[in-house]
Amino acid sequence: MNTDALFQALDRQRIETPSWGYGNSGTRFKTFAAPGAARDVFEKIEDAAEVHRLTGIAPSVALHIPWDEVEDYAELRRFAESRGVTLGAINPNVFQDDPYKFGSIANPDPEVRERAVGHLLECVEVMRQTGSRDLSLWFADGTNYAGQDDLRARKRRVREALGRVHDALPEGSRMLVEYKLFEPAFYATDLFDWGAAYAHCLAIGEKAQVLVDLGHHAQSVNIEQIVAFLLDEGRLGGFHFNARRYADDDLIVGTTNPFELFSIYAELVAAEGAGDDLTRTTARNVAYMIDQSHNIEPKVEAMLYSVLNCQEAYAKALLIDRERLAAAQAAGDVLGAHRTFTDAFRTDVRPLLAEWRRSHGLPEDPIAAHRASGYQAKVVAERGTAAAGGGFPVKS
Ligand code: LRH
Ligand code: MN
Ligand code: MN
Repeated sequence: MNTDALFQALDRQRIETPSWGYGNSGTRFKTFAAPGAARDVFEKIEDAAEVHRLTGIAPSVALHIPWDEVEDYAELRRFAESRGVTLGAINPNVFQDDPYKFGSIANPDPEVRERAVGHLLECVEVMRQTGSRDLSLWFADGTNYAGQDDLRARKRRVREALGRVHDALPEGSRMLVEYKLFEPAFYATDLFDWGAAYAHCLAIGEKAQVLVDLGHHAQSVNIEQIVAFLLDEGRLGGFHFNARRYADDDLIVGTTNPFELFSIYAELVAAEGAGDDLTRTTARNVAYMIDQSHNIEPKVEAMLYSVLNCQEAYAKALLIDRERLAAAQAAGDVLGAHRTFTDAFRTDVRPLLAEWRRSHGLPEDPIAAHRASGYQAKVVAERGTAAAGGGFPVKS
């Protein structure tokens, strides 16, 4: 790929940052108070705007309702736009209220299911006001003990609720169905893997797509293969990027898993240029989102790292010599193909990205620019240090 084509591809890259990555968050053991951490949705949006100002590729911020609940979402939208960002995916929350002890949409009690669906439908209304394209759905539903509930009945309840929400979605919008192997349920999770999410999406309609969160698989699962499969089926809707070593650790993407992130982007780059329309359109509409919980990191700098790690992975994936790769694959040249693939991974793209930034009037090193900018000192002075755990959610 020549530099022009490479730069044009880099111009199109987008990463959405999550509002919840800017506030104080913790583990179930402790939430440490970070000086200057955003205290409300307005401050979260200001932090997201700062990340976009420095990187140029993070123009939207995902909301979690009710963590980011406001009276007037149209006003919130205007506030975001005045800061140079837009409101992205809406994430309903049907896991933190007491009635959800035995689940939300899979709960055996029809009243609780109705409450959950009611909240999901409210969030569809929020989308209309925020101008969001995607409703991003994750359910904590599951059971802790064998025999606790009827697994097939739970599956049917999930199907029914998802179908109702699907049918309420405005034209042009989508629902992204996220799966997770375990946690908080430890015996059975209702949406436990990509296959379960995919089966529901297929059954309920065209607006339903699968969301892949990198932290939601068993160890050693080949996520890039799931990505390739879903792209080819036209059902990959988006990502929640993060890194982990053990379970759903929600660390900065690309730290423990740079090769995984590169291999995922390699699939996406291939699909963006695919001959078949469905795969190409699906790839071009993927929502790239970060889903992290920064417990000990300074929030804005952590998010800058995350966005830049995605940019590096994408740039490297763009460098794969596709012709050489295809020839080696066709010739059965196992290591020739592997070497072509990993040559791109081993390339240091930092000078190239510095040049891309220069050409866009962006700081060559956004992290150094952030450190030199005084932003962190300014927010510490303005916001202070919220009391540990002070009103912020502990993420599961
Ligand atoms: C669940 C999850 C899901 C939630 C987010 C806060 O582990 O990944 O996406 O909405 O964390
Ligand atoms: Mn997630
Ligand atoms: Mn998660």
